Amino acid sequence: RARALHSVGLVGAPFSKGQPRDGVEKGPDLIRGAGLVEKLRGQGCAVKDYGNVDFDDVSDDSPVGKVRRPRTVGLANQRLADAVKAIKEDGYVSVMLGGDHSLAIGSILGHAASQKGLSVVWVDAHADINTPLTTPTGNIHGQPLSYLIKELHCKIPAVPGLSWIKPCVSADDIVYIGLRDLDPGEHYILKSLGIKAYSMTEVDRLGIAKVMEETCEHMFSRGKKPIHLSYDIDAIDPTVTPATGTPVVGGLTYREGIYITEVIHQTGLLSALDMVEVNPKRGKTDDEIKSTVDTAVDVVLGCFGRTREGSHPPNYSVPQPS
Ligand code: 4U7
Ligand code: MN
Ligand code: MN
Ligand code: MN
Repeated sequence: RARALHSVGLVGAPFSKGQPRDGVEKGPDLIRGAGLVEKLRGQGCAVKDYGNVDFDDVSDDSPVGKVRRPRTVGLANQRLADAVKAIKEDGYVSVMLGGDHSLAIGSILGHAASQKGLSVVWVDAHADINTPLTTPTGNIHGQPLSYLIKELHCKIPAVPGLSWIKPCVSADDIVYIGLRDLDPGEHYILKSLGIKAYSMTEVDRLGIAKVMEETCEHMFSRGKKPIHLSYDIDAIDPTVTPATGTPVVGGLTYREGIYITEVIHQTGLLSALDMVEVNPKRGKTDDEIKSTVDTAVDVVLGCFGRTREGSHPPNYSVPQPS
């Protein structure tokens, strides 16, 4: 091919301190090990692998109020934001492999630093919008959006390690898909800010095709902005992707999960992707781990033009018998 269909800048973020279960830091190398780079190249993408971000532990990172490991998570996200910003400035679509979902803080901040406005599509069983004061667990992977949303800034107390975060997205620029496990504070925030959300109830009522049509309509109604797709593997049903820290029954089917990526690809606006919360230590068997990792790979491939109908090179011709 003369010109690559997509330029992908891959960065691994082997980080788990946004939640208490270890194993999720193995996500990036496992997803690479399943052939992600080769498969992306095989479908015509130019891929640069930026390697894994180096994260330092902050000693003496005691909880602040309920928030756990704020300094460690804050520092990790500063590092990641720099990495994603550099990938965007090099002209690539950024693909961040997590790691836990607290990493969306750095990924979205780094992305926003290089673009003037973003739409965020958040595919997840959870809303990840608890503030330091509403969080039932203190785990920052359940809080990233609260730090990033302009309209919530007045509700965020100063937390050591996290106070550098400048909110960069408006409530209007977010669409959720796949929700089915929200805390009361999160539900209140979604309703009071009028955030567009397609829970599993809407997926059942409308079907995924209509959900994606409306998602695009909502995003495009305020102009066509670059899309940040933050994809938590727990959005998909745990029968398909069991190896994750906080599985919730009743999730997206494999097909619904992939359909989302096909529509996002078709917009031509995908500018950054997070693939997070793959945790091999939460799989009970090798098959459970494989199914989870393979699905994560397929999500990324779908974002960069893999079609289930098949494809062929532009110059293809059926061989003639001689
Ligand atoms: B994930 C939770 F309380 N809401 O805040 C919380 F139920 O990134 C779960 O979506 C968060 O996997 C899940 O800790 C975070 C809990
Ligand atoms: Mn989740
Ligand atoms: Mn999440
Ligand atoms: Mn394409």
